[in-house]
Amino acid sequence: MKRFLTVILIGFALVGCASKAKIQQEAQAFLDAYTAEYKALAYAADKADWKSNTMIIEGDTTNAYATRKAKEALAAFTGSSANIEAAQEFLGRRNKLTPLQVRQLEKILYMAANNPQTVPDLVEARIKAETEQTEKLYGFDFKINGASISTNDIDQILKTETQLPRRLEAWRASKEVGASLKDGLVNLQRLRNETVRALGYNDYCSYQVSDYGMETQELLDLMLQLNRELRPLYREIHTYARYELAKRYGVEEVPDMLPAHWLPNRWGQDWTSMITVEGFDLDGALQDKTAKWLLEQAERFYISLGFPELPGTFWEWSSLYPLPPDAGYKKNNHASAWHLDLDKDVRCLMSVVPSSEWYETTHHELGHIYYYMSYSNPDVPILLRQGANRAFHEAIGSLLGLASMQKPFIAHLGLLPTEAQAHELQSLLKEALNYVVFIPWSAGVMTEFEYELYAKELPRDQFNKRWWELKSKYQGIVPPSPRGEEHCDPASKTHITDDPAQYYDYALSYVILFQLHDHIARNILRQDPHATNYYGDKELGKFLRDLLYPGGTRDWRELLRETTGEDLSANAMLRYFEPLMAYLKKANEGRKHTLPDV
Ligand code: X8Z
Ligand code: ZN
Repeated sequence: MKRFLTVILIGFALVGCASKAKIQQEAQAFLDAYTAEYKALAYAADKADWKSNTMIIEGDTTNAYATRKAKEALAAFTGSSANIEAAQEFLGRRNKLTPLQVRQLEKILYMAANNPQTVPDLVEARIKAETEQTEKLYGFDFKINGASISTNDIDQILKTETQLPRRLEAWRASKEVGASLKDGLVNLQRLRNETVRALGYNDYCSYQVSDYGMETQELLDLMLQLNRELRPLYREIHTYARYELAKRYGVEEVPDMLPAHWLPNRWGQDWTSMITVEGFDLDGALQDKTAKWLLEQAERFYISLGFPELPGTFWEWSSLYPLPPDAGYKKNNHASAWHLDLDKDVRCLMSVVPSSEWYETTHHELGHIYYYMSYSNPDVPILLRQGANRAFHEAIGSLLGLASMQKPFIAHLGLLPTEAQAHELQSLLKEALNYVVFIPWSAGVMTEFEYELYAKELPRDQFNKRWWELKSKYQGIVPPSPRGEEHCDPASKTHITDDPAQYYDYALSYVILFQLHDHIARNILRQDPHATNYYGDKELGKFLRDLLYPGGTRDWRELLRETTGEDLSANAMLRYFEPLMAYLKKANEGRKHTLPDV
C-alpha cells in the first residue's frame, strides 16, 4: 500500500514538473521575442532622442519629428494590448515561472502602463508634448542685458560675484526659461496623469513611486522622516549661511530667510562653493587642467578599482564639452548618461569645464556608465538592465564623487600640497553644504511640488505660489521679490520636464551612498569615513563590481541588507556629519535661528 502511494505521488510530481517546464518554455519564447523587438525599437528611439538633445536648431523640427515617430513606434509596441494580455496571462501563473521570468514580465507591464494603447491618442499627444517641451527647455537662449549667456557662465556668476545687483541679474536670467514652459507643463500634467490612469494607477506620481515597490504615502513619509532627521543640522547651516552671506554682501540687517540670489546655485540645492577651505582649494588647483583631464581622471579612478577602460565608442559618440557660442545650434546643458542599446553603446552628455563641480559630476556620470557596463552581461536579461532601483543608479556615481573629493585622495592626485593641513571641520562643513543642504530641496521641495502637481492636480494659477511656499518651508529660501504666476520657477529645473516625479531618487541615493561609504570605509578600507582613499583598492573594486553586476535582477532591499548589513536608514549620513553640530553651534553663538520645523 505504501509503495503504491509513492508511485502515485511520483507520477503527480512528474505531471506537475512537465507542465511547469512547458509554461516556462512558453513564457521564455514570449520574453525572447518581446526582448528582440523591444531592443531594436528602444535603440532607434534613443538614437533619435540623443540627436534631439545634442543638436537643437532653432526653427528646425526635423530632429523633434524623428524622435516623436521613433518614440511612438516604441510606445505602440510596449503598450500594445497583445503584450499586456500575454504578460498578465503568464503572471496569472507566476508560481510556475522562474523568479527572473516574473521580474521581466512585471517590467513589461510597468513599461506598458506608461504607454497603454487602449488610449493611443493620449500617448501620442504626451510624446509630442514631451519632445517639444524638451526642445524648448534646452533650446532656450538665456540672456543678461540682451546678451546671450550659457548656464555654465550663469553658475559662475552665482558662485563668485559679490555685488548683489549682478547676482540678481544672473539669478533672474536663469529663471526666464520657466515662464516659456508654463503652458507646456500644464498640458503635461494632464497627459501624464491620464496615460497611466488607463492601466489603473491613480496618477503619474504613484506610477513612478511604484517602481520601488512602494505606495506614494510610504514614500512621502520616508521623505518627511529624512527631512526631520536632518533638520537640526540644516537649521545650523541655514543660520550660518544667513549671517556669513550678509557679511559677504555687506548687508547690515541679516534676513530671516535666505534670498534666492544670495546662494551659489540657481535652485539653492548645493551651497558647496560658499566657502573655501584653507589649504584645500580644489577649484584653484583645477584651473590649469583641461576639461578632458577631468574626464580621464574620473576614468582612471574606476580603472584603478578594476573596472575596464571606457569603450572607444564612448569617446567617439559622447557629447562632453560646451558648444562654442557660434555653433549655430544648442544642446542639453544638464549632465546625463545614456545606455542607448542596453548593451555596449554607452554615452555621456555633458558640458565639462575645469571646475570642482564638474570634477565631481564626471565621477557621478561615469558611475552610471560603469553601472550600465557592469550589468550588460549574459546573466542579466535585456529587460532587467537597470539599477537595483533608480536611487542605486544615482548613488554609485555620487559615492565615487564623494570619494574623489576627500583629502587623502586629492592629495594623492597631487592637487593639494601633501603637507596641507586643511581644517577638518571646515572640510566637513563644505561637504554638508552639498549633501545636507540637498535634502530639504530634494526630499522636500521637489518631491512635494511634483506630488501636488500630479496627485493633487495643482491648478495652474498656484504653481509659483506653491513653489515658493515649499522653498520657504523646507529650504528657508525666499525670492528676491514677489514672483507671480506669470513666472513658472519650478519649470526652470530641468527634471520637471525630462525626469518627472522622480527627484526623490536623489534624496534616497544620498542615504544609500552614505550607507555604502560607511561600510566601505569601516569594513573594507579600515579608514576614517571622513578621510578615505578608494584609489586602487582591489577588494573595494570587487565589492563594487559585485554590487553592480546583477542590475535589476535582485530585490533592492535584500541587496542593501546583504551588502551593508543594514536596512535603508539615514543613520550613516547622520553619523558622518555629527562632529559638525558642535562646530556650527559655536560659530552660531548669539545668532538667531529662523528656520521653522517641518
Ligand atoms: O541631475 C543630476 C545628475 C544627472 S544624472 C547630474 N543630479 C541632480 C541635479 O543636478 O539636480 C545629481 C545630483 C542632483
Ligand atoms: Zn545621475
